[in-house]
Amino acid sequence: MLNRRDFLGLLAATALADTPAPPDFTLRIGPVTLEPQKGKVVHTTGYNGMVPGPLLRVPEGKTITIEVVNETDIPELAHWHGLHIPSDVDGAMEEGTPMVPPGGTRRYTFSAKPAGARWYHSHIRAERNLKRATYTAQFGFFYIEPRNDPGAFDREVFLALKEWDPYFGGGDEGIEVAYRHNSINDKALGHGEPIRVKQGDRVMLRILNASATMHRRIAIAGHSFRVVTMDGNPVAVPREVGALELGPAERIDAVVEMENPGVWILGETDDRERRNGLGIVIEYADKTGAPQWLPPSTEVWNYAAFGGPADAGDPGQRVPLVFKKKFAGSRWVDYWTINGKEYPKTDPIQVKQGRRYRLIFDNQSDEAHPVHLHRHTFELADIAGVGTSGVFKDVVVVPAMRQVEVDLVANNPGLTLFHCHQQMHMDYGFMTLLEYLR
Ligand SMILES: [Cu+2]
Repeated sequence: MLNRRDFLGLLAATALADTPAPPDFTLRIGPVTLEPQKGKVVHTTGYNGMVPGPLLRVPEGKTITIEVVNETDIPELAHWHGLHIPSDVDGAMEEGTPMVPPGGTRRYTFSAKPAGARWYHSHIRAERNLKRATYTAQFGFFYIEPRNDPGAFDREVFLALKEWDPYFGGGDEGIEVAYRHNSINDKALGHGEPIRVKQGDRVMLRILNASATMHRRIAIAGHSFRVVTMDGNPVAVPREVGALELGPAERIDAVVEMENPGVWILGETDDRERRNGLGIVIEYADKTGAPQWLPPSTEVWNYAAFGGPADAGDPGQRVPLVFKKKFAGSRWVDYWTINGKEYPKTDPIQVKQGRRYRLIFDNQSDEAHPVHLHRHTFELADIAGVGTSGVFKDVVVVPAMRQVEVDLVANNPGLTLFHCHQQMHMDYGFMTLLEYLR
């Protein structure tokens, strides 16, 4: 028979067994307020009351648990962008990840890989509601530390490009999303703390375009960028450039050698966008005065500049994917199609585990599309007729009326979402699934 002490001990042991280990990270989805410019207050939804959400920093290969608490009144979902993880924790309902119900909590346990600059964001539909999904502050950096960090920099700075208070504006081509304020992280140009540096510093900028819809071109007056990774993956040929371009969801890590003392602006090369807040001040020690901007570099951005020679090997089975706008007539917005069909009617891309495929993104529309494949990394093979290799990405911008070809090794079985990362495009048809055949 159990005495009282044994009984209490048993109770305690049982309670211990039933209580899951505390999560490594907790993200609470709820209201956030930010003030990108003095007196301009933005009310939106974010993580843990911060903009961006907390930096998730994890050694490569570590198994972690992230708890997501949904304190909003709609079903939500956080997607771990760029990670090679199972479909049921990836954070896409189309792949079968369960939604986090309003007031509910879900835990995601997975091994953090591959190393590099990843991120996380809401992965729900917004459609006409610009207070949802990637229009909000639901984004954060997810940095997976490589086992052998090259360490060739003195400090690192995480910079997210973002816009606030979206509204529907009418362009010549129809309804478009416009924004009242721009920022880097939570502050407009000149309204936050500058990046303080001293001469000789090598600063690693980890830049994320967290926009729902906007393509960005970024320069830094008086300096150039040495691009070392794209979408977190080391590029074949690190190269010095005067300007960076990032479509929605793209990341670039670039080292800047601080060898030109002064007070400078890092920002959008488009004057209107920069003056509306898309920038940040770089301030050398002991330098004061108004931040300087210089006319930007006019070089043409090209992914292939960071690649090696085209791979002459067998590219594997060719999979053509034609992107077109479908005129919606009297309907509110246009739809987007992949091979003539809009999601959920799109034909899935069928692959077999271990095989190699050449995906051909054939953009037959007059807009650039930042297309994203979940749970995998692809290698750029051909950019508008220029062959390349050694640039590994999970988002690639396919220019208007151009083709981009990428090589994919089907190495992570499970339903996999492929879509345009422009929120309006993904919400209105530009999506399909990649499925593994048995
Ligand atoms: Cu698109």
